[in-house]
Amino acid sequence: MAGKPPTGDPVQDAPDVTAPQHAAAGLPAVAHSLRMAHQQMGARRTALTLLKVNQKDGFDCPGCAWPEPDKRHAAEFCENGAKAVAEEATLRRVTPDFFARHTVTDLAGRSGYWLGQQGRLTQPMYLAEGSDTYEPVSWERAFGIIAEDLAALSSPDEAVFYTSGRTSNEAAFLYQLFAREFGTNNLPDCSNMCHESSGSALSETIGIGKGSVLLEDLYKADLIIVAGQNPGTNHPRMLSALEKAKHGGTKIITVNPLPEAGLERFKNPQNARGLAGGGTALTDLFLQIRLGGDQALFRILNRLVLETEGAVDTGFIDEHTHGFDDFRRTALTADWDETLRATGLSRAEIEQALAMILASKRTIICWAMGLTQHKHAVPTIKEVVNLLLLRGDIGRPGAGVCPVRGHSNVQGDRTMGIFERPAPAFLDALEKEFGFTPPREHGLDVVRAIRALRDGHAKVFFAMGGNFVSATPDTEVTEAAVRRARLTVHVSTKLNRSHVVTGARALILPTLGRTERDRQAGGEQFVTVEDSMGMVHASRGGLKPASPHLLSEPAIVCRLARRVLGKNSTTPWEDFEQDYGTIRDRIARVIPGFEDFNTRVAHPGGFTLPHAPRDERRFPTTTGKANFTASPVEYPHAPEGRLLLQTLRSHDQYNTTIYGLDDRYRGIKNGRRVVLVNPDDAAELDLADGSYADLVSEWTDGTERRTAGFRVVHYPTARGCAAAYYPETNVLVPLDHTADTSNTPASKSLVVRIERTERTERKNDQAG
Ligand SMILES: Nc1nc2c(c(=O)[nH]1)N[C@H]1C(S)=C(S)[C@@H](COP(=O)(O)OP(=O)(O)OC[C@H]3O[C@@H](n4cnc5c(=O)[nH]c(N)nc54)[C@H](O)[C@@H]3O)O[C@H]1N2
Ligand SMILES: Nc1nc2c(c(=O)[nH]1)N[C@H]1C(S)=C(S)[C@@H](COP(=O)(O)OP(=O)(O)OC[C@H]3O[C@@H](n4cnc5c(=O)[nH]c(N)nc54)[C@H](O)[C@@H]3O)O[C@H]1N2
Ligand SMILES: [Mo]
Repeated sequence: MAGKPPTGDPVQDAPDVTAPQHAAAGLPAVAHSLRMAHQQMGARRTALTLLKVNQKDGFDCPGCAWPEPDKRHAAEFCENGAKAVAEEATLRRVTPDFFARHTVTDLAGRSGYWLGQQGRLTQPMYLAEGSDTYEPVSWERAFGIIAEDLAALSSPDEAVFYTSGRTSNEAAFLYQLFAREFGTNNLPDCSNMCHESSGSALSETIGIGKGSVLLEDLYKADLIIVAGQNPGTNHPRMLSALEKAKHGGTKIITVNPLPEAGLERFKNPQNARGLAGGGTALTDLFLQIRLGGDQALFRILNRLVLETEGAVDTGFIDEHTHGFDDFRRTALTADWDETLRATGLSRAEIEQALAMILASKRTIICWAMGLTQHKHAVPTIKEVVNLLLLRGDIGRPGAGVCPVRGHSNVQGDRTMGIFERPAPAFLDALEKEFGFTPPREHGLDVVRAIRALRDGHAKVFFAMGGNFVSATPDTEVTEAAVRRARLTVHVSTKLNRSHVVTGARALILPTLGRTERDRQAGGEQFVTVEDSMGMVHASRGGLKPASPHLLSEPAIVCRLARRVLGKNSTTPWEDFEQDYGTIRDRIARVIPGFEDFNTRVAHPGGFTLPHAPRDERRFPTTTGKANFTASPVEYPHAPEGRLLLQTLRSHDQYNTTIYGLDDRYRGIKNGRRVVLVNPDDAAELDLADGSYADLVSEWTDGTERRTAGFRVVHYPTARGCAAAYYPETNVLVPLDHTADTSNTPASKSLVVRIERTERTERKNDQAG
């Protein structure tokens, strides 16, 4: 039987620390995932559910966006996918009775971990103005409340419609259509905090904000560079792909301030050698870079390539690129001293990387949040693109850009039009298909939405999934901003902090998850998703819904739209709700690449969306060519006595969803308030291992932000750098500290002072 949720809030700040590990997965991973799954689901449901993950007739794993291979294992999931499934398919329930027992004030004092562990939401709940207790409400009344507050706005732009990245293509398409018929482009999403920098850099340089490689390309590459990514925890199935590539002779360079276990060695739980044997060593060259040093690294590599006789692909450059001369002039000025300062690497290490790049005829560069969440993230990624362009490594097999996306359908949501700055052609197509005039003015992204709430310019906040107040930066500022709203609404599967930091009125609308059967008037429905490599396929849940009161996300949008838009809309919302095939027919007519959507998605495994640079070496940029760029080199500086702090994920969390209190590969157990510091820095700063400290971030305007009670852990991170978990440390990230151009919060480079304190044992941390 499944276990009960914890009753008290566990102490989170007395972690046990052992040495970090040097290999990922293997038997402990299997055992760990099954234990967590059993606790949440019991034995029978565990077996039934996990066998359907990522199968052609099953549901898409709600974990990450890594693609599935065409030939699948019976168990095509990973330890962390199993945790994501267990978290959703749990047998624990949050009922109206639970809300009667726990006031909002009480819940606001619990940790995020505790809230999530209570189980699935089962009924729509309403928090009336001035009340401290959520009460059950009918769906009809809930939609009525939203309609009232939307009608009272002086402009549609006073409403904000946020999306997290689990929402299906069908729900996302309807949601943006509803927001635009209502009259606003205020469609911020989690991408604004995630791969927005990749989108900005890639759109400008290659003309499309998506990666240019397919899974097979990884197996054909001579060299894969993995920069700023921890796949052992966040994309574990990527390790199987890297392992397969290695067995075919591919070399791997890892660029990271932390030696991440998963990239050192992988023990594949799908084969005997991985289960019992030593596994496969993955990384050939580890570049332990300083936080934010990547642009300088790629810049000097580009200079060195330019200076090597015969190393650049002149044919490709002449035919397909623009801006080479400018770029060349700038890159040749790259300076060794500055490079070594910015990267913390040695000249020998960089020359070794160069030799591997020159020896490779086909190179792929993969990256994630380690590159995207810096002030200079966009020029950093553009420098990565410069290297690939120099070598002609875009648009041929085994080579290309590979931004590894986070949420399982974050890429699909963007394709469906969830974007605050939609392309005019997309709006034209909507206008033609649905016969209304979409707003043309750009809407608010995440950071701007927080400012608008703070300044009273936005009054209704609606979230399709996610956990806005915990995921966003500057927790105190953001919470105060959200509290100023007239109404906050969350379509959610699980309880989280955003339900208890609310506007004057609040609604929780419980919805179906990926694992559940979705039955509508037109029969059983499936939805579709797009993975990190542009593959679109069906996802069909098989479990009985967590409660008979749940509505699917498409149904919620359809009913809301009918209620809010009424006769002003000629869109067939009722048909859409009954039969999702009718939504796909419209998507097929509006979005290029989805022609014959219903027919093609019926094919097991789905289909691949077109990608002009990958498929035809055609670059739909403003110049019509792939653009070399020449940006000044930047890197973060920490003054004397300060360190650069990155905020990252532990092994037992999915963003703000905390599965458990361990970070197994990093040797942290039973706690999350830790700060990882290089022992040499710790010696200079008098921070003994096991001592306790406050983290204080210092911002350029002179303001400081503080969070208390972190255990110092001596850890082999790069010199001058520290690391601590998100979302506990979001309180330290200034709202204005964002990436240029993409406006992504720069959560990977905070200047911090670590102030040693007498041991302070903090219980029941709220932000965690
Ligand atoms: N189990 C699990 N899976 C997940 C998630 C999860 O929370 N849990 N989250 C999902 C989401 S939404 C996303 S976006 C992805 C996130 O996937 P990742 O980007 O892998 O996640 P982070 O933990 O933020 O790790 C950032 C990595 O970059 C390194 N890094 C930090 N700064 C720098 C830098 O300046 N330079 C370089 N070269 N490296 C740097 C860090 O040391 C760390 O290894 O994972 C997705 N999958
Ligand atoms: N400091 C710092 N901050 C960061 C980051 C960082 O590295 N450092 N990473 C950023 C990144 S990359 C991202 S993507 C964001 C994540 O930001 P979000 O996407 O907003 O956050 P999540 O924690 O993924 O959202 C979890 C909630 O989603 C709901 N949910 C889960 N499944 C479903 C579903 O199927 N439907 C619906 N409607 N709801 C569902 C559950 O109620 C759950 O509580 O955080 C960002 N914030
Ligand atoms: Mo993300």
